[in-house]
Amino acid sequence: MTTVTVVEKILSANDRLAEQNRARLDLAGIFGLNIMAAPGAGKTSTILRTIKALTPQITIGVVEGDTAAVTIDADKVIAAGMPAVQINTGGECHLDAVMLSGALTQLPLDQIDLLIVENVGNLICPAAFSLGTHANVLISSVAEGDDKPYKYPNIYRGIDALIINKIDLLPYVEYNLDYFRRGVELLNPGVATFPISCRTGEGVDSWVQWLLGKVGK
Ligand SMILES: Nc1nc2c(ncn2[C@@H]2O[C@H](COP(=O)(O)OP(=O)(O)OP(=O)(O)O)[C@@H](O)[C@H]2O)c(=O)[nH]1
Ligand SMILES: [Mg+2]
Repeated sequence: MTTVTVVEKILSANDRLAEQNRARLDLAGIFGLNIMAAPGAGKTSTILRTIKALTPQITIGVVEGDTAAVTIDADKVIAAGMPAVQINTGGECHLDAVMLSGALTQLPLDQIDLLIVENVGNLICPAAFSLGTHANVLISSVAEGDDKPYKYPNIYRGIDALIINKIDLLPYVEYNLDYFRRGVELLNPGVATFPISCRTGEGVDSWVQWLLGKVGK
């Protein structure tokens, strides 16, 4: 058996489980969101801002993926009043459908309207593994540089929304927003894009309105 065949089998097994996760979420009436980004782009900060904006209207369950056995991000979500489960991938650079399936059994699905999955901080691996969530969101922070769509094109192709975070830092970093957006447009024309600052709260309202439209509440 060639390596290619083995990889194809793993991916199709993952896709089958992702479909089961989706069915489980649909049955419970939950909208599932997969958030991807580089390490430190502001995934947890965006989740905390979203919780703050939507409490008490919406109950949000959060799955936190990390490559090590730390509960730093999940502890923050729990402190914000929402249920969270931490997944330790044991060094793997992405979450997969099996991991999410396990996490779903630990969340009170009957009480949740929105599931947010914080994928492992990485711009390559998470793009290849479906989880069964309904939408993929990428966060790119201006501190990472404006060339990221050109250098990591794959992750931009499969997303339903793009958050440009840390816009409060624009005066301090070399970052051409037009150049960045032109790169995104080539890969994913018309993708819903939300420039925000988790520090100041600027732009968060537009993001939350988009999300509310998806959740349907
Ligand atoms: N200036 C500024 N800093 C921010 C903003 N959003 C997040 N940060 C800071 O960026 C750092 C990383 O934020 P996190 O939310 O932990 O990022 P993350 O993507 O969850 O990181 P990992 O889970 O480690 O991959 C923290 O020090 C945040 O306070 C922002 O809008 N502006
Ligand atoms: Mg985080």
